Amino acid sequence: MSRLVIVANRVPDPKEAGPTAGGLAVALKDALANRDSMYFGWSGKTAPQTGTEAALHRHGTTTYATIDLGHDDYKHFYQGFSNAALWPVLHYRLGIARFDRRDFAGYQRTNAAFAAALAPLLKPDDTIWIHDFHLFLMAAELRALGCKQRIGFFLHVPFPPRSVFNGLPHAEKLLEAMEAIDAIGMQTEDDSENLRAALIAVGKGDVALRVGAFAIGIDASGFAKLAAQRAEAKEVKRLRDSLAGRSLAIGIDRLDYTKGLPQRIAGFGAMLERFPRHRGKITFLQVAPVSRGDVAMYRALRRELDEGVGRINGQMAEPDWAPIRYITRAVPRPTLAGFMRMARIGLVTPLRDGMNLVAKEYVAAQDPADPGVLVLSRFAGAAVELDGALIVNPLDPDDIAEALDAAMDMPADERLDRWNRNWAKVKAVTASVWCRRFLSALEGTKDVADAGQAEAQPA
Ligand code: ADQ
Repeated sequence: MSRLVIVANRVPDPKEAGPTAGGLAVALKDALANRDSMYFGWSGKTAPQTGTEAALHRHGTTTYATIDLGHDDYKHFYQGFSNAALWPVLHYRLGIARFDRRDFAGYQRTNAAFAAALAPLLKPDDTIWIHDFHLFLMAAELRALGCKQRIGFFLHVPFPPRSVFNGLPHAEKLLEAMEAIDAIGMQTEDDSENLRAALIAVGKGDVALRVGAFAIGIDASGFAKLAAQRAEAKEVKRLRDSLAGRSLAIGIDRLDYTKGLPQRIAGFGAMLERFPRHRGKITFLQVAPVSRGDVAMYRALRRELDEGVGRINGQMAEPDWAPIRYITRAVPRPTLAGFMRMARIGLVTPLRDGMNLVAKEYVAAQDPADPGVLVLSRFAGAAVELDGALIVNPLDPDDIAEALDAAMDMPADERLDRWNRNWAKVKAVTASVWCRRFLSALEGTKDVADAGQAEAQPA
């Protein structure tokens, strides 16, 4: 089997890639472990200049190859074009995107630098799999350096309708650069349709045929086991004791404006207003560690949340009960798994999300004898599969309020029925299934669009 080369903006520390880690490293675990592989990308460190030669570390069957980012590239490529322009536009938020020509120049320069540092490490029959929006231009840069290997690309975030995407300066350049990619994976069929239409509009109908939907999943049984094991852990017991018999609703997100946190908090407040019989009967715990804290948008979000939580707690709390508990510190994953299992309600209400793995983790964490209810945004990719959830419009606090009310009163047989439907999906499309499906489309002879469509139907 040929070597697999994974390229991602951020390369995880191999020592942290165990069962307790999250993200891409976990999703790719099997693929990396079962064959000769390389994991290439940014080290997470900055330096005066972006590295030209990768530092190599071998760990199991995988070589980790990383370069540092220069201060300028960190500013323009990472904080600038990737986080302040692409991230909001891809999440349909054209109005808050910030554009600067220097940022795009930094984006081009860094994609080229990644390609130049990777090219000398490649073997002729490697399979290259590039991940996510930071690296739209990298495949084209590799081709310009003469690389003939198969190149795949997976977009973890949504792809908006063409009319939104075209608001991005240089949108056309990004689309044209996709010519260099052999197989393009998206989270959902909607995302695929949007990208295909955008490609066709710039005369890249041939590239549109290489786009398919490959929903990402989690290590379902591993997470279920972790949650069950942690159910009686010290921190989990502490939380249970502190609830004094009240129900728990839980939200777990990176602190990001795409996650719909102010709207979620308003929805919880609206529930307490409109259905006062739940007052004192439920506590909402939101865990949202600060990410990208250096960007102004994120500082503003933090203030908004501090105020929203404070207002509702101030209005509604009793001396022995506060409706909302809000933690911006990181909480270890195993503990979160135990919290999820205890929660009667999982609140996952992003305004847009490629997939949202927390929704799947919440399902996996449940006690099959007494499962909780997932309240899920219709704008999360996960909503395509998880039709056992109570599906809400995250922009409508009353819709969230009504779903919370329904979840609080839901009889055990309906909870079980809905959970069984969701669990069947979570188990059918795991992280390793996702990986295998994409790689067989990339390495196989199957037409990518057909492969993606066929695979979108869980077994
Ligand atoms: P993210 O936006 O990071 O990922 P998500 O899929 O929900 O969103 O989470 C990724 C992982 O981080 C999950 O395993 C989750 O448990 C963990 N996580 C989230 N909040 C946490 C917290 N407070 N503490 C500890 N761990 C936390 C991007 C896209 C998603 C897509 C994924 C994978 O934005 O739409 O599902 O990639 O493709």
